[in-house]
Amino acid sequence: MELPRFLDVATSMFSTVSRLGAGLQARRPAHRPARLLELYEFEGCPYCRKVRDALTELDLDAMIYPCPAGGTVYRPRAVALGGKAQFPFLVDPNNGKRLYESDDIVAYLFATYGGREPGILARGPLATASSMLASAFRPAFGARARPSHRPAHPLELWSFEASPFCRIARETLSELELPYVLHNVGKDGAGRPDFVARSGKMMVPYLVDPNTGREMFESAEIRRYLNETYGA
Ligand SMILES: N[C@@H](CCC(=O)N[C@@H](CS)C(=O)NCC(=O)O)C(=O)O
Repeated sequence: MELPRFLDVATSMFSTVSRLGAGLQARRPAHRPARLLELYEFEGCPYCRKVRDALTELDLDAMIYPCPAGGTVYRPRAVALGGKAQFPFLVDPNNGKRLYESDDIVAYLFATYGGREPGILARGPLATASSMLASAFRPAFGARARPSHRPAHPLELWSFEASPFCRIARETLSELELPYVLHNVGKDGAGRPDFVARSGKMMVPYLVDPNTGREMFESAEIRRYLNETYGA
């Protein structure tokens, strides 16, 4: 489903506001993983959002494997690795950890890489309730797989969780089951200077597709490009 642009951005903005400021501000992690964390998730899933918020706040990048309902690409892999189809599912290749349960994943990320305790918006009932409200504003967006062509290499997205525009780009990546390296560039994030040096300005979402050499800003443009290039 595609909404008129105004409604698209407005509902995404409501999702952001529902999370009361989570997923916006980055603080340097105590440790950075040597190898990219791997997250099996999908947009629209309130539990997955809590983990993506934590990644932004901990200033951590991750390899995202979208697992929307009806997905045939990464869902089976997640089940083979973890034993069940439940999302989010985190794999930390740095120590072999495999975790279900959003609260446990958030606690693990904060303890392992943040060296600090998560706040009340990061895990627990308030986090889950606010994330469910956020999902309610974009029902099913990014949650159901659509037929797609497979890219040879993962795409790359510069984003932060609270951005209403980045959400629009991530939803399309999720629906098309396109794997991507998520570069989190929350406010004050350490990666911002390098990102600006590369892209020319501090604006997200920013998509790089190594399969075609295309690089672009603008959520509507990114959605169109992904649908035209990978939608079947
Ligand atoms: N208590 C779990 C709940 C996770 C959960 O129910 N996730 C849903 C998606 S929002 C799920 O995996 N559903 C099964 C499916 O999508 O096949 C958590 O916090 O991680």
